[in-house]
Amino acid sequence: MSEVVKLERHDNIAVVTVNSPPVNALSAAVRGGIFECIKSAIDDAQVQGIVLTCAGRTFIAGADITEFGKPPKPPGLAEVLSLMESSPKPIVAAIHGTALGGGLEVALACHYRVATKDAKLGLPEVKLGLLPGAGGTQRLPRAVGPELAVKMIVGGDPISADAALKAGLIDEIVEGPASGGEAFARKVVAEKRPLRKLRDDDSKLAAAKADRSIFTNAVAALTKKSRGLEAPFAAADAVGAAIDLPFDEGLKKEREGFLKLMNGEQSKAQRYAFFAEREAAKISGIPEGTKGRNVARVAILGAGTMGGGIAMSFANAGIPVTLIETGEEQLKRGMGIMQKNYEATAARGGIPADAPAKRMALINGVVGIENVGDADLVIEAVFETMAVKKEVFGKLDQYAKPGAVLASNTSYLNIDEIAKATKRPQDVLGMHFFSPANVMKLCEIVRADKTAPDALVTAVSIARKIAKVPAVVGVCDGFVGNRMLAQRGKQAEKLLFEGALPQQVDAVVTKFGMPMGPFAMGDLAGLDIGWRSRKDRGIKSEIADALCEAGRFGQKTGKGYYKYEQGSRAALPDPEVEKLIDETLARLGRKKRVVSDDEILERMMYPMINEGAKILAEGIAARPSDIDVVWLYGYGWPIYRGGPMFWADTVGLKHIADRLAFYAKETNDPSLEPAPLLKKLADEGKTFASLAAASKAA
Ligand code: 3H9
Repeated sequence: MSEVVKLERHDNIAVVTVNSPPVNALSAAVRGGIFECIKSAIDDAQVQGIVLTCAGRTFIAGADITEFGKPPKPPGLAEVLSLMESSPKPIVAAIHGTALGGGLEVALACHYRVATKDAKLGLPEVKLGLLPGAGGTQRLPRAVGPELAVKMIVGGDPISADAALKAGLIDEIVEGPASGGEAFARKVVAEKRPLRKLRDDDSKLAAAKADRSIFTNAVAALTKKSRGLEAPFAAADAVGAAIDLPFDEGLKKEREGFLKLMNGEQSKAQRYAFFAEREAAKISGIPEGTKGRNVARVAILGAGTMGGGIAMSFANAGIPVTLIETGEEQLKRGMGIMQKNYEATAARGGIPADAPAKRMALINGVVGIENVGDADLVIEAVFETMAVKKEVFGKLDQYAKPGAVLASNTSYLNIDEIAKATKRPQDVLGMHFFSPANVMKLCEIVRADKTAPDALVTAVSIARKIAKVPAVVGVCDGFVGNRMLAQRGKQAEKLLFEGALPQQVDAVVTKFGMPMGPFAMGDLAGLDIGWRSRKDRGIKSEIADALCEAGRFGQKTGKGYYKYEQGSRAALPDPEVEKLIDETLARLGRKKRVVSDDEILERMMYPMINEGAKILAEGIAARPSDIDVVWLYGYGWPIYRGGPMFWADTVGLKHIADRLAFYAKETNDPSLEPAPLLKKLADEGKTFASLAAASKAA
């Protein structure tokens, strides 16, 4: 018998149990084990019904992604599913946890499906740049109809057991998977129910066959936000094949689409991102087995945009929050904004109708920092100056309970310095959320000089608990994300002095796949902030200063690098800005030249990668993939390009180093000289990925 799949017989029912932690993924051993056990059960004359179930935390969560891109090992999943579907004895899939991807496809090849109430069922392949490759695009539309199928396959989000029951994806909700599955199988055998094969049942396709707009409208709505991605469109085509073609031909079409995507660059990048995200949660350089501290209640200082967003993130995960302000008025305003925010989401159908009240009930708004006493984690989101932060941390030292983790949400200040304001620097770290904090997934966890390992583990695990993606970074100006962004900003500004326009620069950046270019982003954030800070520091930035002097502070004043029509966020190029730039250049005696889009792209991206190399060399990020995680989840880096460091490897480090050296000379900018680490890797013909592999081997 297989090590990871076992077969037991209980009277006339065979129970096949997959036990391959952590998530029962369909490795070659699991596929082989299922094949052998099902075959034995079919061959056993005593057996009249078969249950397929899983041990551990979940039903099969999909194909084993680590096997993709390697030579295939038999048996293929299609072969296993064909044996199951054509079994002369009924097979019942008994689901708990998450039946995802290949896991749900296994269940779809069974004749019946039952699931526990908390189970989730889905085909998330599209999130890995793939489409379901083992019949999912053909069987799911036959099980639930093409409209829901396309939603699940192109959208990639799972549905609950209740929704699955309603849609006909499962037959019953059971208490325990194994016992419930077995009881159901006995019923099927006793009642001599038919062998239901989805491949032979076209009844739910009839409506879409008659009127294909049911399907095309659903696809159009779902692919609206899929700019640049290949998989959602290929997945929709495969579902279309289920409507248009006989089952076996549809299956063939699906297979072709799957293989094309699997061997393509986008899925490679997306699979990399999947593992990068999980790797980032593993903290390097702390004693193995370090346990986090218990966090039952969180206190957040500041009910402004950041503090409110952070509070919502905790409430969304069911964690009680004390939200603290300095005055009643600010508190009332902050609470009101959160309430409105929740109500708007509920009105859109994003959360259940009773969720706003439930979540707001978890947020206790109070005035006065002395109320932090019962919190296990305190996050300050107050005004961003060192003096204010130090004052707040000094008070926290006085009021927070011993052992509470004290986090600053600063986006660039020195946490070592902040920690000095307390007598417990071991409890102090950074938790840098990104705006809007209830939406953006990234949380940079800043490890200060004296941060204790268990405080760090606490921050990483609580971030995961509230559905954020944590990345541990070291102390430096702007940490990983903003430090790299600053390099891009510097070049963006310089490009204006050389003859490029804001809209040209932004168009190149958005065409690459970023959600926004640097100038539209500046308008969104508000140009006056940088202007004030430059004035404080006695620094000049002629074009940006001229804009602000003309009252153009960005979106909030309807004018910035762009103009905005009343109530609209659409950035419209403004001839006045062009004039203002021309005048500034003339005043400074600068000559304009034609700047190509290729140059813009290189000067937007390569300096960031150069900074990334410095960040790695300084140990501010432990792995190149951590930098990628920061950019993927904090700045909207297109997932199909894997992250800046992954992308740099695909471009070639030698090319990047050469171009940086060229621009350093050409634009007389020593900051563009290739960083020593980049230069070394380029000279050795290596990649950033080789660093990760080397550190794993060490
Ligand atoms: C597919 O099925 C294609 C088919 O249609 C066609 C085939 C022909 N493979 O996320 P966690 C690891 S495509 C290998 O931290 P959670 C993961 O790396 C697949 N490894 O736990 C981690 O390892 P480590 C479609 C996997 O409880 C550990 O398991 N399926 C896989 O927060 C724990 O993971 C999917 O896309 C895998 N498939 O969440 C589902 N899955 O501990 C992908 C996980 O060493 N998986 N690992 O870091 C998930 O969404 C989540 O892992 C899951 C559990 C919800 C299951």
